[in-house]
Amino acid sequence: MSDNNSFYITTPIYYVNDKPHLGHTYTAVACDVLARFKRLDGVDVKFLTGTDEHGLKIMQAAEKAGVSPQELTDRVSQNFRDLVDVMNYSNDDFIRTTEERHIKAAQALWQKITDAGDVYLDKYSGWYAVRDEAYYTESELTDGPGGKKIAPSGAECEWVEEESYFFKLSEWQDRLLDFYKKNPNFIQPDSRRNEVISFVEGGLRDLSISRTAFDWGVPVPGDDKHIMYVWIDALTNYMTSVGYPDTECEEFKKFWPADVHVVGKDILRFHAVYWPAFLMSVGLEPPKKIFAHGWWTVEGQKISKSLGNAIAPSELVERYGVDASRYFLMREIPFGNDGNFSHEHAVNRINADLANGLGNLAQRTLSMIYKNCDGKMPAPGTFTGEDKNLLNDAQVRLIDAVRGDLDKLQIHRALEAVMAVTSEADAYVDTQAPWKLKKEDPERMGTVLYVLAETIRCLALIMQPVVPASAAKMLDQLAVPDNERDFSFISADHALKPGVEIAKPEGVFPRIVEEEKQEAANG
Ligand code: ME8
Repeated sequence: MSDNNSFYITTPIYYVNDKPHLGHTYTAVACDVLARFKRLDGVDVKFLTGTDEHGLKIMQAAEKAGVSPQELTDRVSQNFRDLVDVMNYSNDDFIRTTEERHIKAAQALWQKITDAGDVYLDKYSGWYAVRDEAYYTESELTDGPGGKKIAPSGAECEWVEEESYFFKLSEWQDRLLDFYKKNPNFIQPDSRRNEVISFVEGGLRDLSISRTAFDWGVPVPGDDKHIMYVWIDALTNYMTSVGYPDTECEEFKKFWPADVHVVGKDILRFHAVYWPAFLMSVGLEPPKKIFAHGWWTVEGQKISKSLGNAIAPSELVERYGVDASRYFLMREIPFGNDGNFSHEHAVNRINADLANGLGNLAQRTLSMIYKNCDGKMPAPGTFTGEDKNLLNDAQVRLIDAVRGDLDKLQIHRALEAVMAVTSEADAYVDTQAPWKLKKEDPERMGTVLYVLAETIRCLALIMQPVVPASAAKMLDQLAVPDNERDFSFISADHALKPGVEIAKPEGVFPRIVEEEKQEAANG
């Protein structure tokens, strides 16, 4: 049983049939933000991401590319691994399902499920969508052009008839429903939970869990004519990384069950139905939570290969920088909802919140301190009600609100709260008008600038998980020591020390100039 001071968070492992795009990095950035936040809050965190490398879809992609599946997976997996630097993920492990440690884990889990009496050999005949690597019943399909059968996801299905091992999923219906009832937060958001419950209430059919028609997969123990269905292989990755099948090792005891598997809504059923059933079958605890986020479209359209509209994470970074890209992805749409990406929205959001908001607040305040206080943190006098109110919001209320939001994975709300305090500080600058106080009342000017700088310290500390490099720059400028940057330092007891020299202020969040405007400006 994982302990209370540990936190294990995972992304889906990505198929290596194609290059990573905005949607893939979205899930990973969200997990990264949550992982960094918990670490700064003193929790022992494990954050896992990786690639899903077996199955027919990968085999067909390799054939198309004219390379072996192993060559394809080595190459494409590296593209996903490169994102660790491109998008600045702080993952503790990167798993590939073709690794030996994983094959051993997947086979061990298979063996245990078989030993539990939940597997039998039969023949599968039915519909299969390679794109989704999923089986569908006739009633779920619609007719497409040329008599093709189309899955609800839009994927084309093919008729499959082969010998297959089956998992007795039909016997898990009541136990799953009971589990959802006892663990009301297992599936989040709530709307998604209701969707899964109706699906399970509709009745479960046994699940085909092996294939014989191709061989790019983990061999079934004791019958290597069969390879495992890619989903039973893939889901096991979450346990491989913590040492499975050794359930007595430190890692496993510390981190299993996982605190949250963050997934896109497309793969909720696999995580919320099949995965807990497999785990319960072998007497292991299911993860504590499955959070299904929504789906990004790009400029109003579904991200698709044929439309060629997939935005590479590196393209975002070239245009906006790593931190601003991360911020935009996390702030733009409520985590859980669908949303649309457009460059116009990205520019507006980044400029409003980061360049004109937090960045400008810091630049103005630090420049005034640099110029008017000999580059040293001024000593505050007596605090007024307004000073105390802003300080209390920054030092106490904000972190409490952000903790509450992030416990519910409401990342956008946490950022809204940060921006609300930024606006409050902006309004405070306007009403206090420190530039006017320079001659009239220099001591009061010092107090006002101190209150602002302390507010910025707290905002920068809280923003570290989302904009790590920029927040570090802000903290450097305020001369906050490296070992005073975790969340235990967000309090009045650790407020900025008067007299400390600050660095010459430099803008942290550049304003994004839209291409047309840029061209016009360049003449
Ligand atoms: O499904 N909007 O891998 P996958 C938001 N290998 N998120 C998106 C997205 C979009 N338009 N497109 C992709 C698989 N994603 C399996 C998972 S896990 C044991 C195995 C994200 O490469 C989202 O998180 O198709 C989605 O669930 C995931 O990428 C699917 O990645």
